[in-house]
Amino acid sequence: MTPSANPPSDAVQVLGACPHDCPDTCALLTTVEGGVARRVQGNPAHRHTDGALCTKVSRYPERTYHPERLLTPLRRSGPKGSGQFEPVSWDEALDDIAARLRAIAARDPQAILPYSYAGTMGLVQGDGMAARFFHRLGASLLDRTICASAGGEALVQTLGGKVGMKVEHFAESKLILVWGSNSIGSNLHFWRLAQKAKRDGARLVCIDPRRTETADKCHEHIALRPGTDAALALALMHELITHDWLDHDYLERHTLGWDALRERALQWPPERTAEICGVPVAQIRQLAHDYGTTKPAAIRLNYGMQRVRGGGNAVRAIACLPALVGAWRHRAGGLLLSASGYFPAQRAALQRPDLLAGRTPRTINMSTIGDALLSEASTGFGPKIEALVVYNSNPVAVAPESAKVVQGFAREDLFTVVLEHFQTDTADYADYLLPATTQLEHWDIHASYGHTDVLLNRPAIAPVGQAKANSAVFRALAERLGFDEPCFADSDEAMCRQAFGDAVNFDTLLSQGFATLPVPDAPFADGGFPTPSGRCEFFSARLVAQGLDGLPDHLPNHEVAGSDPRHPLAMISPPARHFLNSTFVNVQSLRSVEGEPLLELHPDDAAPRGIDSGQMVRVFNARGEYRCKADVSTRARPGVVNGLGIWWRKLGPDGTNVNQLTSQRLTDLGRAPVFYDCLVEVERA
Ligand SMILES: Nc1nc2c(c(=O)[nH]1)N[C@H]1C(S)=C(S)[C@@H](COP(=O)(O)OP(=O)(O)OC[C@H]3O[C@@H](n4cnc5c(=O)[nH]c(N)nc54)[C@H](O)[C@@H]3O)O[C@H]1N2
Ligand SMILES: Nc1nc2c(c(=O)[nH]1)N[C@H]1C(S)=C(S)[C@@H](COP(=O)(O)OP(=O)(O)OC[C@H]3O[C@@H](n4cnc5c(=O)[nH]c(N)nc54)[C@H](O)[C@@H]3O)O[C@H]1N2
Ligand SMILES: [Mo]
Repeated sequence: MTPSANPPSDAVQVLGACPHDCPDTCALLTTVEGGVARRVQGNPAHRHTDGALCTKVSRYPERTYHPERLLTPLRRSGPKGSGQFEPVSWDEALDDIAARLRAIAARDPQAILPYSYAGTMGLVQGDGMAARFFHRLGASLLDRTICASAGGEALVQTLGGKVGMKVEHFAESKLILVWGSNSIGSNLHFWRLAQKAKRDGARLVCIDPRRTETADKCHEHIALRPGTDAALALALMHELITHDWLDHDYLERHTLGWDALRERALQWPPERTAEICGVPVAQIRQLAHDYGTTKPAAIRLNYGMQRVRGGGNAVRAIACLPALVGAWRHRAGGLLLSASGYFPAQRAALQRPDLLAGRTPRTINMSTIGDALLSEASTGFGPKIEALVVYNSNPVAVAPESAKVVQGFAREDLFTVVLEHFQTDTADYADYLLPATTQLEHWDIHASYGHTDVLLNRPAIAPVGQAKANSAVFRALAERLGFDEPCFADSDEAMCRQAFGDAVNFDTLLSQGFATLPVPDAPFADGGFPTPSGRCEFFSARLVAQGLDGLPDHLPNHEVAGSDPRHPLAMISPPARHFLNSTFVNVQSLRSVEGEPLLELHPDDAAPRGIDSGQMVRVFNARGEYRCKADVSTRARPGVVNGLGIWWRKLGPDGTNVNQLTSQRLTDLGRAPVFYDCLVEVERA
């Protein structure tokens, strides 16, 4: 391996992978001295990481050795939700948890629900051993919708999968639309490529309701209203058609449903769209001109714009654009939302759905966990949820409509186990709180959604305190429940080998930490989309079969601005740069940079409410209220307030966060939450 700095002479460097839910999936080099991780750096030998990490992850040692790290298993000693615990041994904790789960499973295993998301994106510590355990048990299945399923479903329907441009080729684009992405904050390594393109003469356009630090550095910022992206995409099509900036040959040979889409788009002149999006007509015309006449043109879409009612349709509409102008012909043209569909992950080998042995448990949507926990047994719903096992997630902080989530977690008759690094908002409600290892302490293997390399993570240090890997906890529970299938004895390293089978050379992963997948440079230059028709499907027969519109359309938000005079402002709650969802909020050096929970609002909205920067405000709607400090700023557009997330509730001035205001309604496709489709009112507190 190539050491990047000069480690002290007795130090070793261990190859790893950043575990976070971020498109960059960086290759890590951890310097270990005397068994202690001194430093975490980006691996310079990995071209996507290029030796650079974001500020958050460079603080990994601070987080790992944090004085509040959970070090022993804990059992609740105070009232539910009080966060009062007493230490117990692993044997006591695991024996009792196994007994409680066994008793519930004897009545109906579906009364047990695993709840997890992407605290680690690792395939082994994510849904490896845990999935085997819950499949064998016959527990309820979890619909993992909280982040990306609206956009993901839209890509599947349009392009055939979570596939698109290879990120490295953005460096050669001449026009880049940074669409619904604050790349500097949440996709830093892409931004470095966009900067390279900019230096070589590319034009950068940011499409985002908020004037982000990324918008500041683009040539143009289109500050549309949240949830109006499909209208913008349809107007761009309208202009491409009326000016004949179309690639007729590409349309003819590689798309499906062009006549129908053409007819739909012609209903969207820029004047109509300008009204809906709240942006000038001239800006829409200019964007269409640039997109229709600049080659190669590339779109970096991110998930920020699909957290509204019409999020799936919006991604469908945008994903059609490259085919209209034939952008896919060039490797630096096309679109990237997610590359995860390129990875040949052997999920069945890892997760073993065959252990269900013919049972078909119900599926619970994680995005409506509040309602699910408050549901009584019924024929439609099935048994009441009696036990919840949470790992890799902090639902009390991150799930929508927190009041209901909290009420559900506070149920006296709910048995809750939480595997965590820290005593998060969710951990406060645990009956058993189990200390988990961090990425520096366990094996794992990673796909990426922003590039096309597989990464291996080797443990750099021994577990801190008595922490155990998620895999070890589920292995131990399986043993106690008498699950004797050989797969429960697989080691983490063996599971890393199973994750990609023969599709990736494991020796390469062991020696350099990463392996590049053989993805063609311009994957759809000659069509060949992984859809049923092999074409880019403007029209989707599969959606029609589900009773949905076969063509993309603009679907207004559930909560359209202007529809509710008591709550006239739209609120979005995108990520804060120095946090990763609710992770890192308790790392002091990063919290000091973010300061405190803020609500950005435009001077035109602040003035009539008598609000100045630094004042406490009450942000409210019918679902609840949340207090934080006002930041009167043109980072917010008129009519839209930005509540940067995701703070721990217990660190907020009144013990809540923005999700006190968000709703449990779902998107048009993918059953996903609508965090950015939310009306509020703001007043001085
Ligand atoms: N630093 C940091 N990085 C992160 C995360 C984090 O919390 N912090 N989160 C990670 C996760 S879980 C994910 S899923 C990824 C992607 O996470 P995303 O949610 O895509 O995050 P952003 O890149 O911040 O993009 C969101 C942007 O979309 C904008 N936006 C909101 N509503 C709309 C809309 O209706 N239309 C348009 N066009 N834009 C809109 C927001 O203002 C914001 O700037 O990022 C990951 N990276
Ligand atoms: N209002 C609003 N809400 C949002 C969003 C938003 O933009 N606005 N974004 C949404 C999105 S995109 C997402 S992806 C979700 C994210 O929601 P979550 O996936 O819940 O993400 P985090 O809040 O980062 O919580 C992950 C937790 O996993 C823990 N963890 C990390 N590694 C391990 C491990 O190896 N073992 C165990 N046992 N635990 C581990 C961390 O300590 C952390 O507390 O939030 C969603 N919520
Ligand atoms: Mo996410």
